[in-house]
Amino acid sequence: MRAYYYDNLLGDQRLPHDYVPSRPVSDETLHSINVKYWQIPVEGHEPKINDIAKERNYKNRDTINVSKAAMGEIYEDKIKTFFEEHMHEDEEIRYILDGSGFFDVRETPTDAWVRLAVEPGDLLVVPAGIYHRFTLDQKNYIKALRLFQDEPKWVPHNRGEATDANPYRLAYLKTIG
Ligand code: KMT
Ligand code: NI
Repeated sequence: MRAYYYDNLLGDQRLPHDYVPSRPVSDETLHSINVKYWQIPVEGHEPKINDIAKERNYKNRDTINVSKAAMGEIYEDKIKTFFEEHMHEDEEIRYILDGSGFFDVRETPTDAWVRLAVEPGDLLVVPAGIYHRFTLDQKNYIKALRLFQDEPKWVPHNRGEATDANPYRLAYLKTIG
């Protein structure tokens, strides 16, 4: 997984949006916003994912295939929703099985977008309360395992006054000091 600052230029969200030259984001920075990631080879990943799920108390999961072919009519809508800045009230894991895409997470306190270019084998822990969004890249396809600690809380909470005061958001800000 490559992590770099988003260039904020208008244009297709599926483009890399990497500054020239690129402005890489360090592991320390990711650590400071409580974004964790590691790599688990896709081949033979099942027992390892199961161990992580058990260890971190994850009880639910699903597999999501984001592509026009798999989603049909709801595809365009989903693409839009995923790219709206939002937070979740639970910690969620994304494990990339196939394809690729970009998770953008907000750095605190700068509010800069950090782009995480994910590929098969990348496992990303998205903390509860962090503002983020997702887009496919120009390959237009990703297949990912999503793990949830409890019942999946599908509802993305779009950023606004309500989310700025959301208890999970405030708890997140506390954890990152
Ligand atoms: C999210 O949290 O925005 C998503 O789950 C996006 C789709 S996962 C490839
Ligand atoms: Ni989300």
